[in-house]
Amino acid sequence: GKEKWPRGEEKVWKEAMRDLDTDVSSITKSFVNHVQTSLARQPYNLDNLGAYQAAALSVRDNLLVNWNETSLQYTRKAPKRAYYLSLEFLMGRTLDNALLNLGLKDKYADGVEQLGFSMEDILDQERDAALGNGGLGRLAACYLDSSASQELPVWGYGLRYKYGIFQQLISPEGNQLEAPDPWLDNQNPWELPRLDVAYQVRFYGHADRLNDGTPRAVWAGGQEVLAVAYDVMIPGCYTKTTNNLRLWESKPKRGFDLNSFNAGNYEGAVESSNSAAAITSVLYPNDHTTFGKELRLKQQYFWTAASLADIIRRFKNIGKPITEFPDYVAIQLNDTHPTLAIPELMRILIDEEDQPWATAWQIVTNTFFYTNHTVLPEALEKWPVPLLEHLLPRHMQIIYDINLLFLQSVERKFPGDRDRLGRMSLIEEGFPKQVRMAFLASIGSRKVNGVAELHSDLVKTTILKDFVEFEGISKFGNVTNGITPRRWLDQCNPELSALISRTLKVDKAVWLKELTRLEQLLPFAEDAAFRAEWAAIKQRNKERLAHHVQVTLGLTINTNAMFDVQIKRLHEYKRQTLNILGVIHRYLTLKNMSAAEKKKVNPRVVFFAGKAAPAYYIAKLPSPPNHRQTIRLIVNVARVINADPDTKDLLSLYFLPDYSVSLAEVLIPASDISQHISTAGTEASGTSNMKFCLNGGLLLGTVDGANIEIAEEVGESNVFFFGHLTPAVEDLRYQHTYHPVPIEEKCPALAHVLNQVSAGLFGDADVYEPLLNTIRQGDHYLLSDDFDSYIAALAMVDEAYLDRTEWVKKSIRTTAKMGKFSSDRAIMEYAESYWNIEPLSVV
Ligand code: Z16
Repeated sequence: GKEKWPRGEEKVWKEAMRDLDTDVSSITKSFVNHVQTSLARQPYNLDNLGAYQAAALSVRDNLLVNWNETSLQYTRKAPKRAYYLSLEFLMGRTLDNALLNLGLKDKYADGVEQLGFSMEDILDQERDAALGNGGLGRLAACYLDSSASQELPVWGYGLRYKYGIFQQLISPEGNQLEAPDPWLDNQNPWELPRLDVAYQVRFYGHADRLNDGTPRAVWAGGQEVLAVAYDVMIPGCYTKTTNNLRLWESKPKRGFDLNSFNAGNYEGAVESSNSAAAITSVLYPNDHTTFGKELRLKQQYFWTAASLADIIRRFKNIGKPITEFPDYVAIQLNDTHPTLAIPELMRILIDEEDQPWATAWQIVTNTFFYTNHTVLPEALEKWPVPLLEHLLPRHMQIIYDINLLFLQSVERKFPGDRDRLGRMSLIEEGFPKQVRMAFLASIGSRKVNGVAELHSDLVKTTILKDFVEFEGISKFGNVTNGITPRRWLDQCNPELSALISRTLKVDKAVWLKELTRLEQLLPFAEDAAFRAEWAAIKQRNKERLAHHVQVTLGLTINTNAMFDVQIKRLHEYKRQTLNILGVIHRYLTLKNMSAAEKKKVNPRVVFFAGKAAPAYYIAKLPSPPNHRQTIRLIVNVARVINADPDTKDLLSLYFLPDYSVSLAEVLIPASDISQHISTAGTEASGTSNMKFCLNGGLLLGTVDGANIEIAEEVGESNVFFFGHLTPAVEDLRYQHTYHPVPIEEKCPALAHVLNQVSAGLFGDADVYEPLLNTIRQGDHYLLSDDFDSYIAALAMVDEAYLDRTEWVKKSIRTTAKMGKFSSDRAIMEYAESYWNIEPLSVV
């Protein structure tokens, strides 16, 4: 029977339970209260860090009230819900975002100022939550913001890594050094430990089929690890809806192994407890390679098993038959990382729920949705069969069974086509055999999508071509990525946000959630006064960046220059090398100019930032040339160029270490032009391109990923495109292999630049040789094919910048046409066309 509620006096409860007061004096009271109680500190010697913590705890109180109310509504109304499974959530900082979404920033700023603090200093105390590598993890974070802001019942599930993406240090020689990121060292106010929400996850052991006429098996033995929930509040913008991001932490089932302990094996006992905790200790810092490491596979299973157990428990509370599971649950697989959820749900349905195979498969294939984020072959996950058999014996059986039934159905449709069966098998033959996770994710899902039009077409015509032929085209779609305009305009560029509100004569609460309204800015491109304000804001953002660099690195930046920015993970396909070789070309050109010619040149400052995957040294083998050498080249070119009195006023170059979400928030609003220059067909979407354009920065890029759709929106006259198109790439690579043309003939300008580097113009000549040779021979990413057109595009950028009026018009028009790229639009497409979920208002 239900307990009577309220227990005591209803009036007392109701009065105590109303929303927190948000007038300034209540805010200062709450702040000081947290200083004295939660932090147990003396108010008189409170520093900025303490003030940050007090402010965060006070804001958190507001979030918790909303978060509880949201959970209650979800439980009461039991709507269909969606779950976003992502191994990465690149959240960045939370306090500013929470204050803005709650609409409380001005009041808190007022309050803390009255107490003698500055809001800016307080915000700057927060460490980034950097539980991701790059685009994929930041996309997950934007999608959570958009889900909450649109009142959609969506939860995220991920891992609570003790260490996020490594901190990057750059040595004086230009080498990347990696340091751990102990982001939890100062208590994290944004998470709530839920020690009562815990599940056991099994590894190893043995699986025995019952062979009793059912497909059931018993999986027993091995190691059991505990998954404990930590909940992170996700506030919507100007709505009570506050969703949840549930992150799992691993810990040993018992504190330590009692048997070993009693037997006097203290070390052994502690070791088993270490290995359980190891699962969620660190984020893997590789964004486009897979390593086949057992610990990574353990992370994937640990997380999917705990998340599914939690989802199923919640579903069971509704009291519906298990066959209705897909009517209440949609699960989005962010890349193939959570693909084990497919055999795991099969295991639960068959072994624990006693469902027939066909019923289980029906439920599974109506529950999951799979997003692909890359077509680069080296990034497609494959797991060795022996490793899977050892770690997850029951899942390996299920994968074999899925494969057998699947190939039988392929054989029925294409009788005798053995090549096709080999191509489509979930198991790739070889030594060892490997499981192709993208294929498993595809056949186990209701729908499959890519992340930009071009990319989705490539998915359908290359890696999943056979699957489109077999299952029909309608299963395969596109959802072009998006970004949240709350963080990526209102928060990072408050002055521009205010100008837009004033100009559109509407509160930001409206246009931030209906971003296509920005189109109404178009006519103001013709208004000289408006253009002046627009340009002045860009200038102040450049000064803000320069100030940041001055304070953090002690470097003085020329703010009367064009700011040219490329910030993203270092990777061969993203071609930071093309950019730095272009910079060298510009430098050599300037060196040859007369004083009169130089007068016509507009000064340029080039910024790079980004992390490279750490090198894994294989004993005795020299490490292959990679993007880490590109960092070294950039740093050394910067050293020479920035010190050259002939050119330094016209060209300077900076590599900003330790790129992060919060550094992006300073860099992006300051950019005049940003570079997105991947070899055509290699960048699935890109999302920083959208952020720059939303902030009125123009785009220099290849015809790739979302660049194409940005150009469609803003008009080709407002972007600078160059380079070969996707259909030419394969032919060019073929030419490189079978009819190589010496680089001196094919691209003399590039050959000259390479020779100058080889000759030691920037020191360390032999260090760069392997890197330069990847261009001279093979040139898989086609730098020699695109270099001339790249240089021509850079010249067009220079030319356009000389006419500042026209440039500012382009900038305004670009921002005005970026409405499509709100992650609100993207998440609504998932909600309506994929998950079949609806908004639910929390009042
Ligand atoms: C990642 O960030 C992406 C793809 C991938 O396979 C792995 C990681 Cl960690 C990126 C894409 O490279 C980028 O083009 C895209 O915009 C982003 O995912 C979000 O879809």
